Amino acid sequence: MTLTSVATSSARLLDQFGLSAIAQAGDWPVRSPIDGSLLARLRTHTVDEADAAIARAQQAFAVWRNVPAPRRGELVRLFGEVLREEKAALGELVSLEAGKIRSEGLGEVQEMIDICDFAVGLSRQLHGLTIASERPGHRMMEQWHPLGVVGVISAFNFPVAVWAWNAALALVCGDPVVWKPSEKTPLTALACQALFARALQRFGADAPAGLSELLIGGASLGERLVDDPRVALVSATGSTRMGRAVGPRVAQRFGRVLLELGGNNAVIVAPTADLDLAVRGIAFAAVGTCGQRCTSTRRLIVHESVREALVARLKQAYAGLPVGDPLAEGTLVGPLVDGAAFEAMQAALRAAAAEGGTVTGGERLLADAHPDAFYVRPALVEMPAQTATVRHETFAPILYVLTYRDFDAAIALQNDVPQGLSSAIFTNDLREAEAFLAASGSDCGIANVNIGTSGAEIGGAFGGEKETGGGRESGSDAWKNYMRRATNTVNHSRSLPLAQGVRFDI
Ligand code: UN1
Repeated sequence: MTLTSVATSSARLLDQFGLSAIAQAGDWPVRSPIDGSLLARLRTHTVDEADAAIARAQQAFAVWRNVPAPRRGELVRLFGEVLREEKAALGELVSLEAGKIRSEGLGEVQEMIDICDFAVGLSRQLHGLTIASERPGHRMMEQWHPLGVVGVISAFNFPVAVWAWNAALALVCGDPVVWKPSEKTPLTALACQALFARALQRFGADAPAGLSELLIGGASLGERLVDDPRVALVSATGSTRMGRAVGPRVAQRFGRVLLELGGNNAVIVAPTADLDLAVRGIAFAAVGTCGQRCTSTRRLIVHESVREALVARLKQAYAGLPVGDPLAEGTLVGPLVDGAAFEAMQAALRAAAAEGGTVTGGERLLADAHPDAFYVRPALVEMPAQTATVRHETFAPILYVLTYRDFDAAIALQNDVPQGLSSAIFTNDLREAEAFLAASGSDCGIANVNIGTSGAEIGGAFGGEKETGGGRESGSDAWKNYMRRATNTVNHSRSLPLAQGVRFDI
């Protein structure tokens, strides 16, 4: 895509989302990873404005928590409807701002639609348990109540879906949302706000102002969310370094956190694996989104008997990968997000080589056509061992190849990293598959058999262990993060028996 067409497309989309004036309102530059061109200059919010946004959300909470949950679900249903109408435009804006290929930009919006559908159903299922009381004539139950303002801090790589996972659940649970998107992707966030405003209009008068607030700017705004006691839950997606700062600060004020941090996801390929499936599964997960998903496959742990065949096929696939303009037909790998990401990738490749790794690929591409964009050939690095560099998450398309002989050693290697997000095994051996999923198998929050590590559906809980942060978002019962539980005991008898048989007669 030429510089002019990025400019033309972004001008058209910004106009479509009603953002043309906002896009010229300040001096905060927003660039496209496609060619490095300037998409907008935004005005950033001040800390005082962040404060006011939190105050509006807090006021909205007082009203929204009393709106019946199925009615709250109606707002999310309408938002899903707007997203369906604008899927193509929002998906394209994701591509322009984050550099994703068209199908992945659209897929991300689909993920938003899916979580809206899920949340709408959930709005009639926010139920607690009835629990047997030990006391006669008593009933014990639990209720789930709205929690409060939810602060969302999101990353560039899923600039809209991760907010939607949080926002759709928070809103049906009765919680307003204050969102601090990545500094690299504010335009898609502004577009989401514009679409949400459309849903609010259709919804009618019982939605308070302040249900969805947006903070555009740098780290100081995120810090405001982290430190403000009015923000009941901080849901943060990003690096382990960021999470290490956020977690203790929120804990200090006894706030709740939901952390989605780094991954260092491995695929084990066993002797019985279907190699056709494995090659496709590994390639999508390792090079898709240019290796910039938290679920991207970063390590391949392959049995020595199939190593040669698999690595040869992967090398062949890598050599033919269409890298380039993410909006062009046929492209599978778009650009890295920026020059810093490219430098980090090159530094990791140099370090891996110094540790005895053999690097194939990894070089910069299209630098002449796009000197301000960072396209790379994804890299395969055959490693002698799981070195320090392999154990570190580099947010780029690097796949480290390790070899194993015994199944237990493969599991040990898979688990021997600080992160614990996603994992997979390709095998047709039932015992191996089950052992991988068992308590002594993969230690990750996501463990798959015969599919790759990325591309999870919204219906399951998403998140991971260890340095990944322990949070769970999206499906299953992740909604409980956004509510507070009250245990209620009701006495409908005419006496007052005490629990545990305690006597206290006055
Ligand atoms: C992320 O990279 O932050 O499972 C989220 C996946 C996507 C979500 C990734 N559904 O790859």
